[in-house]
Amino acid sequence: MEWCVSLPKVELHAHLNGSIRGSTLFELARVLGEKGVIVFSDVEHVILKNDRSLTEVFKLFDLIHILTTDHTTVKRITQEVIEDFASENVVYLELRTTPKRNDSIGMTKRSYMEAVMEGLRAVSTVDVAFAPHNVDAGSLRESLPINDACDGKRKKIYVRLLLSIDRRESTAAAMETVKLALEMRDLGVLGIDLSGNPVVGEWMTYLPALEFAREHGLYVTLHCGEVPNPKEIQAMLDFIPQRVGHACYFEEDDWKKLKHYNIPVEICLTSNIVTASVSSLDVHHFADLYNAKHPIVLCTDDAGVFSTSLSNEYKVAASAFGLGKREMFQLAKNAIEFIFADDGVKQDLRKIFDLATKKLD
Ligand code: 6MZ
Repeated sequence: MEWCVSLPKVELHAHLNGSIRGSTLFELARVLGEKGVIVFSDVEHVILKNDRSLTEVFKLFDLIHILTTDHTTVKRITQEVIEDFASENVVYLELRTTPKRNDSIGMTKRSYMEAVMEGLRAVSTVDVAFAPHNVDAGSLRESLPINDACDGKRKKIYVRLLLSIDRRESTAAAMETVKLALEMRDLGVLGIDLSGNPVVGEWMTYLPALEFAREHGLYVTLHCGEVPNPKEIQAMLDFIPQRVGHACYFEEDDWKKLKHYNIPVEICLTSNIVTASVSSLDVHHFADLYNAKHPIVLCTDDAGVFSTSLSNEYKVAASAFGLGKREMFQLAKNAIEFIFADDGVKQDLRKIFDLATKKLD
């Protein structure tokens, strides 16, 4: 595990609220319990539970959102989540979150995102490179130390943001999120994710907003095939998104199409097993895709909810699929090619991995 922690890693599928620290979630629940907003004893076991079906996961998200959807908490969890990823040598993080309205406290989707940005700026344990138009300028890039735990320099993490459309949202709400993403491009927002309870909603509801996003140069990644829904899977693949997440319930035609378009897959092993989207690692599609050299990237999905970390996902993959250190290193490095940030960032990341090669042998 220590080796997996030292390995530089790229995280491309992490939901902000799902990555919340267990201790923070517990503390927030206790405080709201004391204030009488919730009944702590009712939610305690929900938070502590280890195995959760997909349905239970979405019930837990409803609870998490009650606890976290205010500006101060959104800022706090953003800061903590980035610090946690950086502490396990994640060198590039594409963090996704669903901009939320909460009229009772004057929260708009924009002010929610401003709180996220504040959280980014509040990170103190590591240098955060997040705004493409100022931080990626050559001079500043040179001046920021390269992530290197071994020789005592400060760590650096690149953070980029994806705004999620929740499948419960209307076309108009989805469009509002896309427009917000476009307005926030200078602050490191690169694209749009479609997520939320996969048994809710219809593809055609989000399609106009996703097309609008693409027309305006935003990248798109879709949660695809988390439940059996052959028509939707085909429609999503025909959209040719830049990446898909999960791909658990794909049939032969879906694999063909995915491979034909060479769409990278964000693989979340622990999440898939805990939610029983895949019955066991023995039959997980990681193995086929890996052997076919199809583009894949290991990700956490919801590190807090599933009590995992990206280092742990590498460890799980190594033991389930017999990967050695060399293979794990290459798998982690390959992920650079599927990030949504520009070539300058990709070059920097390649350098980080090249420097790490010698030390990790
Ligand atoms: C689909 C998921 C998810 O956006 O509030 N989310 N959507 N499948 C999953 N697999 C388990 N895990 C998380 O983070 C939490 C939200 O991300 C989506 C859900 O919409 C969830 O409410 P944010 O930061």
